[in-house]
Amino acid sequence: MATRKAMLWLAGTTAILSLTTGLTGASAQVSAVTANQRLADLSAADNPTDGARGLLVAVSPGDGSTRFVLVLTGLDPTAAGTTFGAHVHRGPCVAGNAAAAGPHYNTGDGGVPSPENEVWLDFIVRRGGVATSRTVAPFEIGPDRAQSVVIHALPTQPGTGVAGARMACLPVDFSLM
Ligand SMILES: [Cu+2]
Repeated sequence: MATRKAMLWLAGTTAILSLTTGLTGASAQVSAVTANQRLADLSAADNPTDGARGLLVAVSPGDGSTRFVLVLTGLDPTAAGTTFGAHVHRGPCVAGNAAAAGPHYNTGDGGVPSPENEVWLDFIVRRGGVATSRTVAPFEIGPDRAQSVVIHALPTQPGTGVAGARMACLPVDFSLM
């Protein structure tokens, strides 16, 4: 466990550095949030996220965009090579209540769901049960409009955003951004 925590700390520090390097604009209003904890279990069925931890770093450098890095550890190593969907959702993580996480965060631009108006963080499980994912969203998340990252059983379908059953959930206090 200590090794895992150290690994997450290192990953988080690296992520923050990589996200903030080059942000030299003197007038930029940088805002950021991090989350780092055991995932809430949304599914009664055994799945590769059971017992896993998640780290999310989100940084808005002040140019209207937001950069996200997701790191997962403790995934089932036998799932290596599998892609799972992950998105920022509006609702909170409530263990055993997948519906509580609500819909995807969406900018409400009227377009079909895509990485242009939602935060998609699909990842591939790597050897050893770790995974990383990153994306740059062309928007900032408004206050009190998102509370979680939900991990789904399937990859995200382009055009619909559908990604199968909700397996696990990382609480993120986006109100801090
Ligand atoms: Cu989702």
